[in-house]
Amino acid sequence: MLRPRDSRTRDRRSLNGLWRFSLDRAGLDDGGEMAVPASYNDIGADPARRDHIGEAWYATTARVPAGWAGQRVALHFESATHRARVWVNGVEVVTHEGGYTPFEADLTGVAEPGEQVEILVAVDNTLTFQSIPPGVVEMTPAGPRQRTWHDFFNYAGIHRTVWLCSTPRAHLTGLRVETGIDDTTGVVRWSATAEGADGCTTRAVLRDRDGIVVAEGEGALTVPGATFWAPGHGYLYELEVQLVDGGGAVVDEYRQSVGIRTVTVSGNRLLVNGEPFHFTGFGKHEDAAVSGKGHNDAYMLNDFELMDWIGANSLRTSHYPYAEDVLDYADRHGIVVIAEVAAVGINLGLGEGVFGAPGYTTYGPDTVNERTRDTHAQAVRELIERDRNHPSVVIWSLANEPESDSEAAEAYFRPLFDLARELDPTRPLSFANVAQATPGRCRVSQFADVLMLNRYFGWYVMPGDLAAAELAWQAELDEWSRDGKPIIITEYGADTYPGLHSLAIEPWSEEYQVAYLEMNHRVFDRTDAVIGEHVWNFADFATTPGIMRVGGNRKGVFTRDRQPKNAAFVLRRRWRKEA
Ligand code: BDP
Repeated sequence: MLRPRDSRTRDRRSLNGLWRFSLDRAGLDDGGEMAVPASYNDIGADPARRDHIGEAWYATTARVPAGWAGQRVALHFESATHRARVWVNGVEVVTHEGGYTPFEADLTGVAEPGEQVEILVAVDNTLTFQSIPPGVVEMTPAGPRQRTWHDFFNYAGIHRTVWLCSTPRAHLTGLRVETGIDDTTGVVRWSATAEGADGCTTRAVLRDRDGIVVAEGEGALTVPGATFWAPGHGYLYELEVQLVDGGGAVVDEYRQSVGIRTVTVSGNRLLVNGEPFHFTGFGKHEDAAVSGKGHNDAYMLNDFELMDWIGANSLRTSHYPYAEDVLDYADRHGIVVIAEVAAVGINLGLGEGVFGAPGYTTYGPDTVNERTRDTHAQAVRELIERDRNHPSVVIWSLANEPESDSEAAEAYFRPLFDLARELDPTRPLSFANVAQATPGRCRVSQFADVLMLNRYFGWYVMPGDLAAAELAWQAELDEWSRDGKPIIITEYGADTYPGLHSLAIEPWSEEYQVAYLEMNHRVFDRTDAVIGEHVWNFADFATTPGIMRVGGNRKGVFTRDRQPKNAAFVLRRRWRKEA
């Protein structure tokens, strides 16, 4: 599946706006409305909507342009969280599992050009042991309750753009681009798939930023004296791929931006274009007041500008694939991305009494099992298919903090790493390792090319005693260093209530967050294998309610409305190397 784009042969129309909405199908004509894209949970004052479990119903009408006669018409959702069923004119056209990757329905034969169509969508937010991320609905005397093993709020709805789009009947369906560097020459290898295209061939033209053709042909294109994509330098070429019929006529055309760069791991370094790269930045969330996880260009842009201000060169799309616009922006601006599958919380013993409850074994026939792994594998496939052509993405993260210190974990993850490696042999693989799976105990890190560690020494461990935390953290990192792999600290952070100040070493104060970060930085700077630091989190974010959280998770360096805490200025000095 290709992303909907305009070209000489393709067209698209956004269906964003206000749709009819109800938590039950029967209520769809009662006048309720919902913004698309947005999470529905925080819109309005109704707790039933915020805490809803199950399907929520959306409907709208759209006119298929008369000019699309003879074309293939499709309805494309950039995401619907966590699964969706879609009907057009009463016909079920597509179902999709997984809340953060795109899917589409072919409407040819269902929707007539020039006519209006009725679109109905049921979006289901239920998480089970067979979904990614996992969860369980527990029956309690007060009714059903959704339990999850991640702290962020389970926002749901149509979170990204919905497109009505057209392609020719004979059309391109997929495009794979891989780049290489040979001295000063760039190599762009491409291959495309097509449908309904008997007797057709494909060809491609590569243009530079000024529109000048630098290479054309099949298979591998070479660009002597190429300008490479690099961190901080988002130089993009444009590849125009054409599907051509036997008579030489162009039947379909698709454009893809291409950054020529390489990513390799050598010893304990990650190299971009052969140069060691050091990550500074954040684990983030797609999270904002009112719109929840709905994509918003203004918020996205503001977040990127703040990242630039603070000197962040990279981010992890914790804990799920972000909107494609985020990756497009990162490509254009040379921001480095660790792209993560939505597999957060495969760790049912974690946070007992905090996020979780005693009584569940992570891997087992009734919990995380082979069906879960099938869902997980599909999520890996869909992430790699969607994002493989983005130069900004340099690592695939297959999970966040799974239980990784058991034999069952090794058996669960081995095939997932094999799959990802087969789908994309060009990028390093990893996952974010949890504190309990210490060196020697973790049985999944053997599959990772880069170690990614989430650690809270001085917060969850030894809170308030930064001196002891510093020693323990250094000792653990020294042990990890013996693996000889590069290490990225993908999470370290301290909850901080903005405006709380203290001369004493007081967790939750702005001073403590600063002292905590400085302690971590001393440890990182002493450890050769550490090639990056991603603070948890860029901004405060909404969580499930609990006594561990004060109005959400407060580990943000920025508040939820993106104002800096003291820590922001400290990070800025470090990352921008300003005195
Ligand atoms: C880590 C999780 C992250 C949480 C964080 C925290 O990876 O999603 O938000 O802890 O508790 O374990 O702040």
